[in-house]
Amino acid sequence: MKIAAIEAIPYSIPYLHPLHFASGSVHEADHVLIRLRSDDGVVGTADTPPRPYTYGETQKSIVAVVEDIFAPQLIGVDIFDREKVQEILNRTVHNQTAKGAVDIALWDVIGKTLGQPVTKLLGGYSDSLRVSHMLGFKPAQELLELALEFRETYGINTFKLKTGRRPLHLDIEAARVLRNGLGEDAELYMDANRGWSANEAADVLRRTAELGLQFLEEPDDAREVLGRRRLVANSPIPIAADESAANLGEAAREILTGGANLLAVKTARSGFTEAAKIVGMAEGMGIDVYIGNQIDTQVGTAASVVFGAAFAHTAKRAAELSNYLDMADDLLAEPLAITGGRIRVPEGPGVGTAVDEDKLSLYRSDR
Ligand code: MUC
Ligand code: MG
Repeated sequence: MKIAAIEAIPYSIPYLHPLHFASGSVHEADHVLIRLRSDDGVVGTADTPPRPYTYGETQKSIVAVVEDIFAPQLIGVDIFDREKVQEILNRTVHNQTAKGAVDIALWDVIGKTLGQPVTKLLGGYSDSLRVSHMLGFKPAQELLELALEFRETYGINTFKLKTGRRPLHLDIEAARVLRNGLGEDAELYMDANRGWSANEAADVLRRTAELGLQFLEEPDDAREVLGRRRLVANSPIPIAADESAANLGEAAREILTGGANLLAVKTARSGFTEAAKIVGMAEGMGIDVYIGNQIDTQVGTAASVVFGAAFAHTAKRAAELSNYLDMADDLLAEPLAITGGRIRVPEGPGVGTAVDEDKLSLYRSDR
């Protein structure tokens, strides 16, 4: 059974509630749907979110690299030869989310061909994940109202606060209002998307010490090695690598050089094959991980759930799975549901990323 075709379909769905953060903003899901077909006619699906400010990819670059660079090399490769596929993808540097989606679509084909849920093939640890919701930049009181609404409606009680603003007191105040309004039980952490310097981040940590924050993600630019290392060594809470650990090698480097002591794992940028290697490496080194959000649609989120639920190490912490709720619509044929603060793994063979064809016709931008 061989890979017979790979299609990259650009589409666009507006956001009802745009998300703003230190490295950019999202108003529109201008993503690319990847469809990978085997010579048996089995079709696998995955979503690709271009994040130009994080990985330098755009909707056009993703379509081009998948159709012009990856597809010609992958057609004819056996669908089970995942390491051969990795070798081909990794000949091309960067293009993280394009590679991730090809890998997930391949796993979808494998699962459907074997008649097995991919979550079972990967590890089969759990049937659901606890959800963390990501809060973008807003005035502190609005953030609290939103968080309370999410707790009431979905049972979510873990929140990632987007930070990295100047002056620093904007974010410190937001964290304080959330902690006071949500109480001691809520899990809160920050993601600065490299918005601060290491010294500014240290200042924020000092001034939020009494708020019981779980960890701080990507406080500053990790390439400023000594500042970052000093911050990690002196921080009372873990410092997580997200965009500074976009692949296996970077994740290893950041942990081993003291640039981070916690890792965000994102299937959108690592696929399942590389993400599993990152998780195994982290587990062996005693480093915790959590499933991050690449500002995913429901199609992307379903893949995150399938992967995150498969391993004990990824199922431990709340996973960032709910920001598709900010979108005006979605492509997933069977919508996800968040109840009691959890999302269940989609049932059936494959990844569970089947799309609604009418919606795809409506939103695709290549016709
Ligand atoms: C996050 O965790 O940083 C924003 C930019 C990006 O690459 O991902 C999102 C969320
Ligand atoms: Mg992040």
